[in-house]
Amino acid sequence: MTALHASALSADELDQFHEQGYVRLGHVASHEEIDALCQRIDQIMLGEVRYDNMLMQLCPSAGNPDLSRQTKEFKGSSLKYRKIQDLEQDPLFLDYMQKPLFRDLTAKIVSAEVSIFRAMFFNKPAEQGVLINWHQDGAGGWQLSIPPKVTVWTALDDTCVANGCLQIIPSSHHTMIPETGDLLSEDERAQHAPDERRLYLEMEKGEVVLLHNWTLHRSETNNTNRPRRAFSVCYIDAATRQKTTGCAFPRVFPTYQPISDN
Ligand SMILES: O=C(O)CCC(=O)C(=O)O
Repeated sequence: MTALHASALSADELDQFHEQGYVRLGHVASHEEIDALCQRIDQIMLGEVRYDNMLMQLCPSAGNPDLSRQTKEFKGSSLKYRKIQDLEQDPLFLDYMQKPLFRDLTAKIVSAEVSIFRAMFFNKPAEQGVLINWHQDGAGGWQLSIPPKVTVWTALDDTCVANGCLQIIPSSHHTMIPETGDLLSEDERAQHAPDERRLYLEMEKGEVVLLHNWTLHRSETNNTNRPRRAFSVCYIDAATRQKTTGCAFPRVFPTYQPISDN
């Protein structure tokens, strides 16, 4: 049986998060829980479990450019989805996001009252997927009143270089790099993300990495014949508002409050 992480972030892990912008947390859930998440996300992709209000985007490899837009609509039964957001609406995913370890680490890093900017499935379908180049999550692109700090990224399949594992630049989170948006320009990539600083985060199914939102990261396409699925949750201070609309976000700690109740 795999040993699971304790229900609290240690002082050393907290120091590593602040100094290097990432911490490998190992496994935080049983194989059965992870398998249940995998099964549920496949059911959502296939339309066997339906939600009316989930942002869904097919991978361009599904071959239908119209359906590769991000909109809150089911795009048909297919395992070639690229992104599915708003997963806090699903009880299994919500339960996972509200684990005591995540409560503890967000209390230490973010705030006592915590919302989520996004709870998102990231998929690189077999032999496809898209390349995501070096970026900082929410540097300039998300327009939040309080800069986001914490993303918890969970591998739902084994990840390796061949299937497009996460790549990061340790300690790149101390400054916001791009002047607009989140993606780095070619010059910024040369300066801040040289090959010798790149770390490939190969992970086992169920393994978790805690990332500072500004830690530079990227991922390549999937060149294997199996999907590379992942679940990424960005936890934010519940006082955060979208600057453009003034809207709040779904709260997850201390208790779940969907956006309409916030
Ligand atoms: O899952 C991936 O490969 C990339 C994730 C990512 O870029 C993000 O969380 O912003």
